[in-house]
Amino acid sequence: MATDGATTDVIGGATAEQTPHRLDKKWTFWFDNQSKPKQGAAWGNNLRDVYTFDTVEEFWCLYDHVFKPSKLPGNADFHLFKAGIEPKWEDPQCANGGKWTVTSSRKAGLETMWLETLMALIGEQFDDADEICGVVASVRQRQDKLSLWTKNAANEAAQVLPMFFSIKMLC
Ligand code: MGP
Repeated sequence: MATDGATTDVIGGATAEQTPHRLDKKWTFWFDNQSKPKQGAAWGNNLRDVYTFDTVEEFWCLYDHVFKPSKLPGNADFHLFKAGIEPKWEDPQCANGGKWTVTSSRKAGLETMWLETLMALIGEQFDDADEICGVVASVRQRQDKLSLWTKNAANEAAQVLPMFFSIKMLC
């Protein structure tokens, strides 16, 4: 263990610096619980930004302890959006966008699609990453679903990759 504030661990004889692994950008996890809607309440009344992070370590901590679809009640959503973009049509970056939705009748299906999409997003695996606003995992009575929100519905070329990504996850 170093004494100057930076911690080091000896793993199998090697020394590893314990500096957090920074992501390319900041991301925000959101939660929307529509399971007990108040009569007359506007859409988004229960939408909350929960935590903004920019390291791999924070991501895994948040994912492991909170943001697993299996922890969601029925009729609730988790969102992961780029920091600064609200998961609403009203947000200027989403206003002209579209969304790709994949449905799953198996609980495990949503769990897998959600984790793989989160890792692809924070790991900057999409060629047209700038075109993506974020992703939403929705638990519904009939069918769970995962939706990828894009910025520009008119940019057809950039819309194709997320679609192939979604199809690949289903196969
Ligand atoms: P939806 O996007 O069709 O799917 O929204 P959802 O929420 O998954 O639907 P569900 O039936 O599976 O629960 C359904 C309705 O919610 C819309 O018709 C709107 O009335 C409202 N709504 C959804 N979104 C994402 C927004 C939004 O961003 N802004 C506003 N004002 N209303 C929204």
